[in-house]
Amino acid sequence: MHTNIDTLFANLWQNYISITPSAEKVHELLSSNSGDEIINDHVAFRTFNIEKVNLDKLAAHFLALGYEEKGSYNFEAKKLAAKHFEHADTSKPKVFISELLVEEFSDEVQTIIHKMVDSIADDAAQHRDFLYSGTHWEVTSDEYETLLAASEYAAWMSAWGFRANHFTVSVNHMEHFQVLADVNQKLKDAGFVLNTSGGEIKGGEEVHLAQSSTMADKVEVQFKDVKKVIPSCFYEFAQRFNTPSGELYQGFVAASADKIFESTNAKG
Ligand code: OOG
Ligand code: NI
Repeated sequence: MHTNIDTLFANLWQNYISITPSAEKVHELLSSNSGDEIINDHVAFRTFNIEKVNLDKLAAHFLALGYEEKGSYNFEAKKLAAKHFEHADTSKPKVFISELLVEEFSDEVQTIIHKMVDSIADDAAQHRDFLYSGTHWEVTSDEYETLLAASEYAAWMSAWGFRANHFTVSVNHMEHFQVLADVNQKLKDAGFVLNTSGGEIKGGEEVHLAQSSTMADKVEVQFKDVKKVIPSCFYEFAQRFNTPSGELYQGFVAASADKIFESTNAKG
């Protein structure tokens, strides 16, 4: 376990930009404009609901750092469950962790996933660097394609393993930009490609959270047999609004999250 929140996120960021060069470029573009440090709204993680590495195992790293569980979410069609965590120090990023409901897939898919998880050391999830430890297995390009046909999320996990899936810029903390639409325009003018599934902006003031994201970078990955160019990670942008009680909304919105997941889609 890490003993320092800022060191953990710094390590996660380095690991994330190592496979997401566009995120570093976007970070530069936006910080050169605001003249300010970029504040993260949240960081997201993915895993399988298999005991050895399930959502709770990832969450334990954040609970140990003082985070608390706040909300839970279900994604029936994608066969996913998720929870979000907040720290009492609101300058720390929120954490969104999802897990794939493995038992809901075909035997063929389950076999590939269990083979991957079986090759992870029993105590790996407790290791200090687990949250950015990547893959602990090798999959063939055929196995990747089998997973991809059943679940974009499963295929992404097989290629990338444990790491930050995305960081999220807090638009509320930006000096230069007032609204998410202006951030989006700036990104598009600079040639970055946004996720348009469910519209460029998911949610809005009516659900107290507006979100957008880039489409994941495409990078070369060495599978057991061949190399393939596949989606890595993306960058997200979030603007939060007050609830009727006058407090800034801190939760997530399942209908919007459902579309954000698609930022790593490999299929058209
Ligand atoms: C998580 C997608 C959901 C959000 O902010 O709603 C999400 C993922 O793609 O792993 O990040
Ligand atoms: Ni997110």
